[in-house]
Amino acid sequence: MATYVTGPHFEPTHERAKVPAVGPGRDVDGFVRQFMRELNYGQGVSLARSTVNDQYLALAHTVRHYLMQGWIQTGKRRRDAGDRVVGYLSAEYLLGRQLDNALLASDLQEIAREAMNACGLDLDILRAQEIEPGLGNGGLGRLAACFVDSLATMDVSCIGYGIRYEYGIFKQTFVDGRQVEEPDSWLALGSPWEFPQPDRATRIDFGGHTETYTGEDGRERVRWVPSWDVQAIPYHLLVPGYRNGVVNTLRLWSARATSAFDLQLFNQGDYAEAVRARTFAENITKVLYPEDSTPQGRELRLQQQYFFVAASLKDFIRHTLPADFDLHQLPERITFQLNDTHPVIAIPELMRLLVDEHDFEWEQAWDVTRRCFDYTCHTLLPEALEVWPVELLGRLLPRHLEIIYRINEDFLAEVREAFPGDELRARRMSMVQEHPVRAVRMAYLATVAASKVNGVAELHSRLLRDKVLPDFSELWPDKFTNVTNGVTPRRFVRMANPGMSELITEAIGEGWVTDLERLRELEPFADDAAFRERFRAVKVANKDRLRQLLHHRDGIELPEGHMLDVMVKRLHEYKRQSLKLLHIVSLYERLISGEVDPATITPRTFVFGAKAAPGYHMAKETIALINAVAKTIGEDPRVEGRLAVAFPANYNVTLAETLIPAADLSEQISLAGKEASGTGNMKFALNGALTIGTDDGANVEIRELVGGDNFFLFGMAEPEVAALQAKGYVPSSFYQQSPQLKRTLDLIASGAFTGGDRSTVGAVLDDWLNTDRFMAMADFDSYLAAQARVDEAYADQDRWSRSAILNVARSGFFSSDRSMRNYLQRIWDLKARS
Ligand code: F58
Repeated sequence: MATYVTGPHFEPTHERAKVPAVGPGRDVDGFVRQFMRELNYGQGVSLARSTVNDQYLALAHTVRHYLMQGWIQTGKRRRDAGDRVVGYLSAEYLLGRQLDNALLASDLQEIAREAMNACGLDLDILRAQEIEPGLGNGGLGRLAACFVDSLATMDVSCIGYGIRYEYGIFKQTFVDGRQVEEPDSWLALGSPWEFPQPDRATRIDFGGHTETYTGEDGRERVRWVPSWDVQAIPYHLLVPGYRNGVVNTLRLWSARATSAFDLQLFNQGDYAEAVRARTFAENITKVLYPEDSTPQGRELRLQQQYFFVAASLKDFIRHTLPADFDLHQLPERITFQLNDTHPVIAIPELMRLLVDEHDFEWEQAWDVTRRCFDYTCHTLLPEALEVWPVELLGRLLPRHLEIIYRINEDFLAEVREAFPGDELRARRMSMVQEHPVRAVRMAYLATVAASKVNGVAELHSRLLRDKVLPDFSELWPDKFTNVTNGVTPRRFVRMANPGMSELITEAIGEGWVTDLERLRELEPFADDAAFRERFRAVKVANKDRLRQLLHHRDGIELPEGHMLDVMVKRLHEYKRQSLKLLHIVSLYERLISGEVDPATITPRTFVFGAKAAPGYHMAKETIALINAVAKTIGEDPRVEGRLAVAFPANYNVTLAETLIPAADLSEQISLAGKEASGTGNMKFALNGALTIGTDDGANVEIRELVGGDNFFLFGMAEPEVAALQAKGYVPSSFYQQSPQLKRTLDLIASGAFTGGDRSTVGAVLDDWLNTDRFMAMADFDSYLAAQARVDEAYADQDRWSRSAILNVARSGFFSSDRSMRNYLQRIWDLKARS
């Protein structure tokens, strides 16, 4: 058997080198042999008869082989050491394609390329065959994927727990410019990256009622008598660290019907009903909910949440801890990070396990539970704070509702003691809201139980403390902290932007990939004309790459030589894609009205990428309007070569990886105080785009770091937003005051983009003029002025490149490695000491 030889960048840590070699040889011959074995014996085809999908699957399995040794050894080492584990509980992981990342992490890119060549195959074609696992909606899910990447790269023991949705985020297409959703069958052609473990299945209960009884020790006890259950089957995914031999685990749960579900029905001969029952159970992990900030109290969603956290807790206690483990010591072995409120039902679940199943006294159980959880909040929109109706909780999880009531009772007693006579405060802080329906406020439950509560950028954490949870921060000031988000430099710089990465490595060495602050060493190169020239050449090459991709993927022809102005993120009113659209229309209006000579403007291509939640009407109307404007502009010879708008459908991680490195300008234009952090903003800055943005989320920190001269700030700051709100916001007054805004809206209202039809734009215009909840009208003039500054800066290409290089050099802070170090110090370590 071939020996396991480490590559030039492969620095074994710990005891790995002593372990007997397994796995295929790390050379082209060894790789080819393994690949052919996989193709012939795994896929069961000869090379000559194989399809691209066969080849991709064989390649993925081959690469997986190279990771196995690291995975087995990492697991063993962690178990032997009794490491304290980070249990990252997240309903979403927006992973992106696995093959490229695995090749990069294991330093096999070149070997794989040569090996495929030797087989007469093209690695790029095989890579393109992978359907990314889209198990998340947007930033929150992508953040979880970045965090687990960083923890593996930093060799921190982490299990990422989540849901193996059969259908991830829907596939977006446009029909007549309107969004149409199609199911994302990411598993249809095989899923080579996962390991099912059906023998580790565990039963999850639902429904029924509770009973009290007297235990053998004479104590009054409660027992949950559930009415139905499902099986949770774990699937492992590998999370390789960057060239350190570490491979951590994602453990995603899939629902299967238990036999109890249908046995009786089968026996009665009711086959159809038996199958229906089975489908009902398996529906739990069927689909990722593409809901936005308006959770509709979906029963299935609560089932999903309980399903995956109950399975994870049980699995950790049963299978990861030693059999004789004393659960009083649980906080020494695990720290659960709650990624938003979606997994918060884990808190009463742990209480239930300890009190009902492990005979803990309530106070003891509460003490252990409090030391096991921390909570990250990702929003500021009040409607995005999850509440679950008491009626639903009581029906689905009756014991948990009782436990929540008891936690709340004890907590309110604490509040009354701290603030005697302040009954209003106690009401405000109650975990149970009374109106409009009786419901449990999951963020309050999380805040009470967690050791630490954090926001995701400085501004967000401050607003969370002072505006969303002020009573709680007054009671427990030390509980609140900030960890500014970050992104993994492996996927979003090293992998996505090989040209720039090479340039950087040539200049400062390759240490930046795992120590991103070292990008600072690039600063002097901003003043080096030859370096700037090469930096620009990389951008041009990246734009070419994007042009080719959009040509093949979408049939979109991007013009050459334009400034590329990009806005990619979920479609939401608070993010203000509409403001971007108004800017485009105003530019167009000035050109066709003759106010501005098209020959004098900076040629620009605007690129949008965004999915709207299927039930979010305004968001879908905005998409339709963007597409209508794109079409009109694209067909108008008067602006040809000066202005273009592209909206490729189905924006996802894979598209982001080609789009972001090509961008000149990054649009981060949410209403101040609404975007918790943003992480796209970081990816753009790290890839040498300049930001036009409001004083919101992590934009604030980006601007501080890159410098005001290298960032285009506009719009109201959060206190001004609050003041305008308090005064009473009248959007139509801005229409009256701003001639440019008036001309822009009038052009849309005239039906210029809707084939003369005025009615289709009516709803959007009505909203802008009468409601405009996120104040796009108020920031319009300021936005246009900032865009004029962008044009001016771009006209001086040397100045622009200098700023772009400084953006890269000064954005090292936004590595998710730094975020993870902050969590280790400010959140997880603290608990170890307590
Ligand atoms: C995002 N939240 C924030 N939610 O909006 C963004 O500012 C932040 O950078 C990011 O989290 C990471 O902290 C977010 O992506 C969702 O996707 C919801 C998930 C549940 C369904 C509704 C959307």
